[in-house]
Amino acid sequence: MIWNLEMETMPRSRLAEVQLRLLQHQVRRVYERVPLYRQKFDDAGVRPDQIRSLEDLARVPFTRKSDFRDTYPFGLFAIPVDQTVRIHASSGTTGKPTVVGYTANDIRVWAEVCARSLAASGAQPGDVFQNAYGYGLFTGGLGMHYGAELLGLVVVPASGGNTERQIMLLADFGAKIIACTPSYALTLAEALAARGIRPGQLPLRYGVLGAEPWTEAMRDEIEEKLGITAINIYGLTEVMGPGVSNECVEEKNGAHVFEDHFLVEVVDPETGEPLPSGTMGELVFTTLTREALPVIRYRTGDIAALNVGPCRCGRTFTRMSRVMGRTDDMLIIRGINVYPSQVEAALVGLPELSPHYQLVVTRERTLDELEIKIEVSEGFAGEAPARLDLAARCREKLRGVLGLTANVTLVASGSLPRSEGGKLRRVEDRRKL
Ligand code: DLL
Repeated sequence: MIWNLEMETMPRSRLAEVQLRLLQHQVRRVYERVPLYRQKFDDAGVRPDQIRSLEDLARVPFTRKSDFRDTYPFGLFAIPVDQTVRIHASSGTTGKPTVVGYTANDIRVWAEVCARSLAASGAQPGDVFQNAYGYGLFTGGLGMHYGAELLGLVVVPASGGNTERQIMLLADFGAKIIACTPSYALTLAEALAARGIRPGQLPLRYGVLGAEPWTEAMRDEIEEKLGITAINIYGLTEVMGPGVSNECVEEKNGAHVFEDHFLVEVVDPETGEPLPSGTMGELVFTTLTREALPVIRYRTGDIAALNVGPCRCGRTFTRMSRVMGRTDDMLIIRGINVYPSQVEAALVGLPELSPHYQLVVTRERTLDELEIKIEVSEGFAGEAPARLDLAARCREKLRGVLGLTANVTLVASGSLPRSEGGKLRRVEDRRKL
C-alpha cells in the first residue's frame, strides 16, 4: 500500500521543483538562524540567493558529525530549545552524544515518513504491530511508534530485548508486523525454534528491519526461519531517525528515499565531488522540511549507491542500495553505534590504565558481543582483587558512555599491537556479515 500516493508517485520533474523551492527556503533559514552555517557559507563564499538550481547545492559546504560535537548540545538548532517538543540523541565520536531536536511539526513529518515506511513494508490499518526497537533517546522506538499510530496500526510498544516476553506477546497479541534490528530478528527466530514453534505458526508476516547493516543472505535466513517477508528500513538520528528510506514489499530491491523531505546525494568520500546515480559513494542528506534541526549536506559516513530508475511499485523516489560500509570506524553493536574513540573518552583519568586498548567484536550465534582489551599502566602491580575491581570500574564507565555492556579484559602493559607507522587497527570485527 502507498500511504501518500500524491507525494510518493509524483513525476520526478515535479519533485525537482518541490525540492528546489524547499531547499532555497531551508538554506536561507539556516543562514539567518544558525551561526555555524552562516560561518561555513561565508567561509566558502556562498550566499543563500546563489542557490538557483539543485545543482548549485554542490557549492554548499558539508556538515559533519564533528559540527554536532563542536556545538553540543543545542548549537545547531534553528529555533530556541523551548520551541521544541522532543530531544533524541545517538552516540557521538567521544563521550558526548549527538543531540537532535524536533518541533511538533517535525514529529508530524517523522510520523508521516514512518507511516509510509510501514505501509511500504506491507502493513495495513488495523494490523497488530510489535515495536521491538528501543524506546528512549534512541530514535527507533518512538519514531516507529508515531508512524504506526498514524497509519492506524495497533501498536504493541514492546521496546527492545527480553526475548521471552517478546515471544509471549507475539503469540498472545498476534502481531502481523514486527520492527527490530535484523540481528534481533534472528535471535527471535532461534528462540522460537528452541520452543518448537515453527515459522508460519504465528500470525507474524512482515519484519521492518534496520538500524544496522545486513545482507541478502541474512534476509533469506530471517525470511525462512521466521516465515516472514523481511524489509529494510534505513535512517539516522542526525537526519531524523528511522524512515529516511524504506524498501517496498513489491521489489525488495533498494530503499526508496522520501525525497520530498530528504534530499540525497552520493559523493566521493575522498574529494567530496558528487557522483552519478549508480556509483557507490558516501550518502549525503539535506533535510528539506525539518524545523528544529535542519541539516545541510550532512556526511553520513554510509557507503551506498542510488538508483533513480522506475520501480514496479509505482513510487518515483530514488532507491538507495544497502549500506555497504562506512567511511569512518563506527561500529554498530546490537544496533548501538560505537566509536572506538568513545572508549578512550570513557577511560581517561584512570591512572591504573595505559592509553592502549582494543575492541574485539564477535557474534555468538545471533547476538553481538563486545570485548574491550585494555592495557594496565606500567607501574600497575595490582593483585587479583584490585584487578577485578579495576575491571568492574572500567565496565561501569564504559556502560555509561557506550550504552551497552562490554566484557573488559585487562592485559599486561605492552601486550597490545602498536602502530607501525600506518593506521592502528584498534578494532577486530570477527562478525561475518
Ligand atoms: O539507527 C535509526 C533507525 C532506527 C534506522 C530504526 C532504522 C530503524 P542511529 O542510531 O543514528 O539511527 O544510527 C544511524 O545506523 O548512519 C547507518 O550506519 C546505520 N543504519 C541505520 N539503518 C541501517 C540499515 C538509527 N537499514 C546509522 N542498513 C546509519 C545499514 C543502517 N545500516
